[in-house]
Amino acid sequence: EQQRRVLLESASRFPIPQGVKLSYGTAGFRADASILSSTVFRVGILAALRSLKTQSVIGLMITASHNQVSDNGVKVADPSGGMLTQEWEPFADALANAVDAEHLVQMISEFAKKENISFGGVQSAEVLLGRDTRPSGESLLEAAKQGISSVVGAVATDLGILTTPQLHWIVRSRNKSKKSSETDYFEQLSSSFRCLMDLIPREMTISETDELIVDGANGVGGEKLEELKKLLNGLVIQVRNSGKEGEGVLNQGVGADFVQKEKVVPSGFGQNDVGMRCASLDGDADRLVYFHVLSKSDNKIELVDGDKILSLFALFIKEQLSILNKKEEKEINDDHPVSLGIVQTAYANGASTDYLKQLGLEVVFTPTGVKYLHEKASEYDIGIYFEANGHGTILFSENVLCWLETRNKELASTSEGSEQQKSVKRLLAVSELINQAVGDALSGVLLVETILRHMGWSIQRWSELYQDLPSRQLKVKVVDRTAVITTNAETEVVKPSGLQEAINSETAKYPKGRSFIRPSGTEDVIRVYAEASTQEAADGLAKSVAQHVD
Ligand code: 16G
Ligand code: ZN
Repeated sequence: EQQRRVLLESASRFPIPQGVKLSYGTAGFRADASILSSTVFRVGILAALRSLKTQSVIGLMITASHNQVSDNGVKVADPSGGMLTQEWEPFADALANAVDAEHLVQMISEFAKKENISFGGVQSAEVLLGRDTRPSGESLLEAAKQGISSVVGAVATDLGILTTPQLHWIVRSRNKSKKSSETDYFEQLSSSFRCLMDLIPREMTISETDELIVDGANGVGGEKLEELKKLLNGLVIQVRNSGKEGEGVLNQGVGADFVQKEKVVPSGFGQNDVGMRCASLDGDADRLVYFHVLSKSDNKIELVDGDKILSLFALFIKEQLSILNKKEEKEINDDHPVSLGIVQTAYANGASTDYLKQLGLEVVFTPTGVKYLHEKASEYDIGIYFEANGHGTILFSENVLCWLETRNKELASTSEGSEQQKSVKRLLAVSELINQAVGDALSGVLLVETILRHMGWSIQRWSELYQDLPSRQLKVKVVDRTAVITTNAETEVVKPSGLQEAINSETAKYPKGRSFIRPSGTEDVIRVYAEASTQEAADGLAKSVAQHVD
């Protein structure tokens, strides 16, 4: 029929590259931009099918995050604004690798039958498109559009250049029939920020040195932060590496991934910034780390990573909940116990986990990858998740939001201006500020800034919450990374047999030693992580574990 003809005709314009096998990993498809047209075209089809299936708006983002500028990638946002359901990942792989148009069309029709998706009926589909600032984005966007429009009844809406979290936020808002434009996004962030600032307990004097300096990775985040900051009062932000002409190359010596891995100043920062509060975004602004420059003599920084952002958030949320608990003890303990859960991965510095547990918090672990952390965090009334690399957010359940709204109304009539009421308002504002779809560096920056003011803390004070254990990461190139199978949130090797025993006996040699290995989800390598009481020990442990992998 017509659908088949349209698909065949358009698919034949996008032949797949020879000799590459792509897989929809933790971050969608990613590769050198020059080989991605057919992949993006096919993901366009997939997104349209997903929209038909769910009868909701779907997002398609073209980005390769922190990768070099010549790479690009594509990923799909589900109706909730979260990652594409894992159930469809095998279909994504199959589509991307279908050898020719005939096979592709065959595959699509079989899948559509299995999923009960019908074409050309009254159903319609809409896919929202976003891309980062990569030059290759424009032509890949065109490929996505063609993929989408080759599904009868599907329309593509191009939203232009966006951060990844903006697109996820827009998809989520659209499907909840809420205000969902980019302007609405900025509006919601700045008004909830204002609300939190107004609730800061004491007068905090904002001195000259209180300026925040942000490294925008020469990507979309810097550009968007410039827009957002126009709407903010009481916070001075200086954006560097904003991607303007002459400022440098995307992700080259800049950005959250660089700063977190290398632990040195990003380019554009230096001796004049010693002691200043600095932050780094990644190339699509879904990761955030803070740092301050240590000494005038070299490029060393003190890194304040995702684990410490998590700790700051956890401390603040816990404080608000305990203020609520105080007066309402009976009510909360009997009827409304608010469960607060912290979700980390094995990469979380051991010192952060100890710190969080010592606060009395429930800490759980999942494998690496946002989809796992997000899912786990959503099981709590309030779930906070972060990867050490700076990706994370705070999720509020519908139940807890509803309860907070009710409390807010009650308190407005019984105890206006009380501490309890302020805490309720703060929690509600946090739920508006922090992106509920996915980790978002822009909303993260605003929340960190308000909490630091709330506490009256400098970045140095924040950084001293606990001291990171020295750690080392290595990667080992292997022929087949799938030969390594892990369990227990990637902390234990199941296969090859004997390897875990070897890791255990190496680890036992070091005080405070901890080490694990896992196959990367984005590269053909096995990653090795080690921490111990000194840097030399961590280096030594990582090295000896790596030798067992080889
Ligand atoms: C992807 C993941 C990130 C994870 C990283 C690990 C998403 C959106 N991103 O960037 O969460 O930390 O992969 O990479 O899930 P690796 O598997 O190569 O170590
Ligand atoms: Zn990213």
